[in-house]
Amino acid sequence: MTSIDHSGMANAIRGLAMDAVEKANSGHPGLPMGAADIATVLFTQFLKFDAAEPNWPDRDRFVLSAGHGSMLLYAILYLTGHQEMTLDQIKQFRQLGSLTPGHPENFHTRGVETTTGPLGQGLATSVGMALAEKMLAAEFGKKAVDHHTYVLVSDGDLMEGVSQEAIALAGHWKLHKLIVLYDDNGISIDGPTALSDSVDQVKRFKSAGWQAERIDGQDQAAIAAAIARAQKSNKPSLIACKTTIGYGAPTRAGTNKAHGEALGAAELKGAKEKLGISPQPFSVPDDVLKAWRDAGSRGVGARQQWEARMTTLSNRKRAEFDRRLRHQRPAALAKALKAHRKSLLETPQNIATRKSSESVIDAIATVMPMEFLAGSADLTGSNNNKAKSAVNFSAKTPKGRFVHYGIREHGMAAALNGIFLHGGFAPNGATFLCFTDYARPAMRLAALMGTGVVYVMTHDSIGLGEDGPTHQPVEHLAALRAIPNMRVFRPCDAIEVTECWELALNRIDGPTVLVLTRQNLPQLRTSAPPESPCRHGAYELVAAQGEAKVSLFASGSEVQIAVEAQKQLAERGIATRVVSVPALELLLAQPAERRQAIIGNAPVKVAIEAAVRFGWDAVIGPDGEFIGMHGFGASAPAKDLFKHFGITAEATVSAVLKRLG
Ligand SMILES: Cc1ncc(C[n+]2csc(CCOP(=O)(O)OP(=O)(O)O)c2C)c(N)n1
Repeated sequence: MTSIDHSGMANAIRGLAMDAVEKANSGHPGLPMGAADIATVLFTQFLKFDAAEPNWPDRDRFVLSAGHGSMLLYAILYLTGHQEMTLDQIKQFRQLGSLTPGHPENFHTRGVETTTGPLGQGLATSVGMALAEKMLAAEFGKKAVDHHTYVLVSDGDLMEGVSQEAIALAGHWKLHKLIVLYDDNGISIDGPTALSDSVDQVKRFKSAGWQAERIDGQDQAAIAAAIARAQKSNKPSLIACKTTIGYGAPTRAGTNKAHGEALGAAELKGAKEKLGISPQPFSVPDDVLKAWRDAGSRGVGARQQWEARMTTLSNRKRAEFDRRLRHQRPAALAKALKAHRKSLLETPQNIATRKSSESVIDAIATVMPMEFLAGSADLTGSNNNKAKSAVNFSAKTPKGRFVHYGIREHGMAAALNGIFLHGGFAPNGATFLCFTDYARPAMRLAALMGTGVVYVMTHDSIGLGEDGPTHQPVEHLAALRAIPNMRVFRPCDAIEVTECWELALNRIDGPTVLVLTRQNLPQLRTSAPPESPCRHGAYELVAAQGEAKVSLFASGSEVQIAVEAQKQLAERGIATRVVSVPALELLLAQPAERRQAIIGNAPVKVAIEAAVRFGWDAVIGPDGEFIGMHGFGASAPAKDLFKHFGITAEATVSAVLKRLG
């Protein structure tokens, strides 16, 4: 292919991006225009993909981390011939229901690997993808898994803090099949990046264990040579491509005026003249379109070879590979957890839920040894999510299935998304509940994308004790429950922990937070029906004797307080029931009839949770009694804190008595 062909192909991206942004009168033309040469070289010469089979497991991944440049990706999907991405979709850029939303959404548009837009996330997610590739290749062999992860990042991606966590991890793990193309245009919204930045990115990446070099990002031969070098590296690679934002725009190129608005008729006309693009909107010359379509089917042979190779795997291995990629859990999981519940019923455990979670994890790891992929942000001994059988993952031990993420909660959470999106694993990551704040942007994207990841969040309340208010979550339960599609389980004992783990692992269309205690809790459950009552978010744990005058609702460590208060009230002849609420938002999402049956209509409703009240009014009403936190915690032993903040059975009983007059 000649360079003339190539510039015509790059100009097709530019033309479509300019026209789509112009028609929508919103969007970002600058990045697609500047990075069109990089994308053209990558997609026509290097990226292993088949536009007809965008989900082929051994395809190279391409992540547009700078999601605002979405028209770059949509133009490529159209040009390479992705079936659903028609020219009409390009014309509907940013319109309701189109496959071309403002920022790429993987759950909406086939061919988009991950949702991007919040800068930094795409890069950090791609580290998880490359990690999953390395792990899966080590397990199934290169015959089955042998692909690259390419990422296009912008200045903003590299300014965001999460990028540091991500590149440190990728460098440390020697993810040599991760290749980052940096659209180094020196411009962001406010103007030149020099306004706020003077980092030498090449030095920065090198110091994190990457191969890094600087090239002219408008020179297609230089781009191709650099990618070829990167493919040979035994380190992850950064290619800093010097580009001009809005390349071709007569007055706006190289300025922030090209970044994020329609060019306007005159500038657009001038750009097209300069680049030799037809003034006709959305037109791509036939020969250019053909060249792009050829690029879109370039990978057919590679895909067929892969399919042929897969037939040489043993039936067992092939079936395991397919099952894993589908995120289907093994049949042995349900059996193992049933046996675990049985043993708990026979030998009740008065232990912290983080400890009971650990024993559940041991049971899970026995039946999903290579699939269950745990990790912690440097709190392994406190989070208790490392199975006894687990081996550490490292660059040299890629079959290890426990990941030490270091103190990088955000990088960990983003990597979990990438691992899940790549496929092959049931990933979980752990830290203290309080530090979900540090992971939240990636957790939110998990909920939006519907990735089935699990967060093991221990030290869940003032119950953690002496570490004090900096470490004691009070608003975090409410904040996590507020994220649509986020499941938050706060189990009250070892049986609920087992049930919640099972629900979490079987949830493959959204993330789950398991909220666990540091302190010991009694085992309250005396039965474990095959269908877990936790699946409805709440259930009656203790029935009232006679018609209930009082309903006590509680989650996690406060369920024992409710049970004790119930006893004391019963002794006074006050019929009281206890409802365990492991997942408040799941209860509220139940059909009205079931929700009402669980909530009941006792005249006095009390919620007990060592956290802020936010959200509980939906159960107890605005005038319901709330026993919980009203501000930050304090540093003291846990027992003293529960007393100090009035979260006790005695306080519950006296609140009820006051209500009953
Ligand atoms: C986390 C986050 N903060 C802010 C934004 C809003 N935003 C979108 S693009 C952008 C700056 C882009 O500059 P750069 O990354 O250099 O992209 P380019 O100008 O080259 O298109 C900002 C601040 C965002 N998308 N994500």
